[in-house]
Amino acid sequence: MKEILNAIERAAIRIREEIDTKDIGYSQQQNATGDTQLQLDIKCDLVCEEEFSKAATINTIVSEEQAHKVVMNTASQYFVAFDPLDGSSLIDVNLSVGSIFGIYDGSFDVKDLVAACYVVYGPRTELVFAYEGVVKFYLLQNGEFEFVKNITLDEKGKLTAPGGTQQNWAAYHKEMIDGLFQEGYRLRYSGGMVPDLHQILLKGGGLFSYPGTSDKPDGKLRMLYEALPFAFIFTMAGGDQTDGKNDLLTVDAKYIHDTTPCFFGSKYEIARVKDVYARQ
Ligand code: P6P
Repeated sequence: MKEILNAIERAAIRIREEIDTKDIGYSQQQNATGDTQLQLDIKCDLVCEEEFSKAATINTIVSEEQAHKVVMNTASQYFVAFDPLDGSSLIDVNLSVGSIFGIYDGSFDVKDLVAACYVVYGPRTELVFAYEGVVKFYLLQNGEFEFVKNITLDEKGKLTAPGGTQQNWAAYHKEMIDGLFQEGYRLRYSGGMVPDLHQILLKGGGLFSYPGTSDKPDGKLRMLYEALPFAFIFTMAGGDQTDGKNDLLTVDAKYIHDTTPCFFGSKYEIARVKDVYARQ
């Protein structure tokens, strides 16, 4: 596992450099879920693949930016799914973006998810790695990711990050989100999954929600390399998560780019989501 974390760290340092120095423009290509790719999306995907190719323990990789899985070594143990540059469209307005990684042992079945990691590229570059019961927070300083602290979530938070187009929310979902505001929750939503979830993790908790909507009934966020890694991290940090009806860590993706409705947060807020959705 250490060599995979090392590969992620090397890729993150190179991606930071790409973000800081390369101009951004759209390519003529689209990814498997129809997003028009920035040149930067393609470059950061190549960076991740190059660094993962140096890790002998990686069997296969799945990237948001590639339609099909890439087999590296059929005799190896780990399967890595990743989004190399999530929220890349925010770069041209100078907002934080991130990379997300799910590390699976033996297959991409959710039961085999054994570690998860994300990197936030903002005023600072920070990395969070969840493995063997602990969520560790690192800060990039002088070319090294230095351990800062372990992350644990409070039982109840005060932030809400409500994703999705409000006009397409179900009435019961809108009533639930409005209820949090009436309880004094503060809105924290940038449109970047990684910084929005990082803020909730580091500021003691709350709720990030990206529900099924009338235009996207299966949600927008991808299972293998967005929803499941964060479900793993929030659960390991003492929080909780759901797709509205199920524990996300019990549902397998049928297709490598499948999406799911997803809710991540402190136990209090997720209990509220489960209660509201169970009554529909
Ligand atoms: P919306 C970025 O494009 C992304 O995939 C996630 O990072 C983010 O949480 C979500 O989409 C934002 O989607 O529909 O709220 O703009």
